[in-house]
Amino acid sequence: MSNLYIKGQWLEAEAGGLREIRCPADGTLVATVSEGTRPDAVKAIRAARGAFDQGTWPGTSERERGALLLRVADLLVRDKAAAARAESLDTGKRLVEAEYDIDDVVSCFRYYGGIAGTDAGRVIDTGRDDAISRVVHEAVGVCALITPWNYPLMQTAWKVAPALLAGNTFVLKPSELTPSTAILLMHVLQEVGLPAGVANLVLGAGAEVGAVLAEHRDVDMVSFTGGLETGRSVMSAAALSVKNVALELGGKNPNIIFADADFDTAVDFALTAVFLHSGQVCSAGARLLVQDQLHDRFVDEVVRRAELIRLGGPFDESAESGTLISAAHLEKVASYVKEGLAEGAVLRCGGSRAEAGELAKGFFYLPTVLDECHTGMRVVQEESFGPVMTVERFTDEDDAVRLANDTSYGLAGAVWTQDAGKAQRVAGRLRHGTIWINDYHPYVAQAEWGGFKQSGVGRELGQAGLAEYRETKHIWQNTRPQAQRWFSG
Ligand code: TXE
Repeated sequence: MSNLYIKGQWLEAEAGGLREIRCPADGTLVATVSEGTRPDAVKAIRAARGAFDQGTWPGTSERERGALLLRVADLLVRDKAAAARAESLDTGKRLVEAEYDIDDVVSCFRYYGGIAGTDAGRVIDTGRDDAISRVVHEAVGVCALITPWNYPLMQTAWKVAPALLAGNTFVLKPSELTPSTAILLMHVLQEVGLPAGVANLVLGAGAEVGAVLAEHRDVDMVSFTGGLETGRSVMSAAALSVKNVALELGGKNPNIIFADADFDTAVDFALTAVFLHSGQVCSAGARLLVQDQLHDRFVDEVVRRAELIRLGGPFDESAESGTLISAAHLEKVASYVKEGLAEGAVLRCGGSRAEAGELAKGFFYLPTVLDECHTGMRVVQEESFGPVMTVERFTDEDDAVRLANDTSYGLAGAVWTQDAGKAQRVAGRLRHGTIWINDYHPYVAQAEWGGFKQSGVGRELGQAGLAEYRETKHIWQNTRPQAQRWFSG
């Protein structure tokens, strides 16, 4: 197998390692891919460093780089069926969801391709006629892009598109569980004629390949999406050479339902908020906060509908949600539920593995609702990253805001009310990076995405998502230099 893409070549792993990729929905073998180790990572970093320092790519015009991104978008439209299928097989997600993901990937490349050349920096008014002062953007250099398994190509696109637009070179390390679409993307980048060494791909385990990328002194920036603990170790490894760091580390996101919310719509979205992709979404609305007087009726209806959710494999057209990514992850989700129950939560539905018929072959977990929860519970504070909704009650606006902010995360949240003033007040007080009002989950490539507090550092998407991949430089020119005689000698 030659799945490592380094300096424009498809290579085998130096140590000859291979990894089997199996669909988590039924265990079928999807692919056998190269498994890189430290020497492969170092080789890829050298290739990216060489391509950056040699200067051709960072020296192209931004418009040229933008045109290339638009071409990537076109080719991904052409390859959409193959990409969606690969994504579904690796992750076990429903094909239709993978198709939406590829559309979003295309939008991301189009957005960054489209803004190319629109921000050339600025000229400063110095108040002097003998000086020109300009502030310009430049590439950061060599970027390490480390991505997770829940939205493999999308999270890759959020990094690759702005990194390339800004003129960087990079080494991409996708999750070892879901490498297929990263391989596909590198083929596309090769096809559009990206110079050798600008884009490099190393597959392999996080502790082996990812750790090298995070610590290596020839890497100027690391952009990481994944779990909080891994994010901490990436940040501390990056500190050794004081790299630029961008982190997206998930969330524990409150979905706040006031008594005056449109009942049916709010119930419907409460389900999507947490059960979409079996809760394996960084912005999942896993914490349902319901106003006291609405609580019983609302939770009864959520439970009634949660019990009807049909689980199934990627190509089962009757399925509404899919599997968890791995046996280890299933174990983790189950242990959060168990602990929540031991701490006093009331199980309203789910609470166990789904094993009926074909589901027994995968890592399916039943949509689960835990009622009567409070912020002292681990299942409320930590990311289970599974189809687990915890329910808390609140009394009024202040109480809702207090509870919603009582988390060390701060990625996203939602507020449901028909009172526009209340919605805006609450949105303004929530310490989370994205707030939805009477909606849940939508995002657009033009708007920034990222977290307050321990949900991360920096932003993806939007203008700020590009700024992460740029250095800012001030260039001052004295057009009539004369000795100052500050010192008399
Ligand atoms: O992620 P990891 P895991 C959360 C979610 C999940 C938990 C753990 O709660 O249960 O994280 O998931 C690479 N140096 N999210 O263990 O380990 C790894 O190979 C450098 C939230 O699967 O964070 C992969 O490419 N890299 C999240 C990437 O890091 C390392 C999405 C993410 O893996 C490394 C996924 C190391 N020492 C999980 N160790 C979100 N924010 O959306 C691992 N990696």
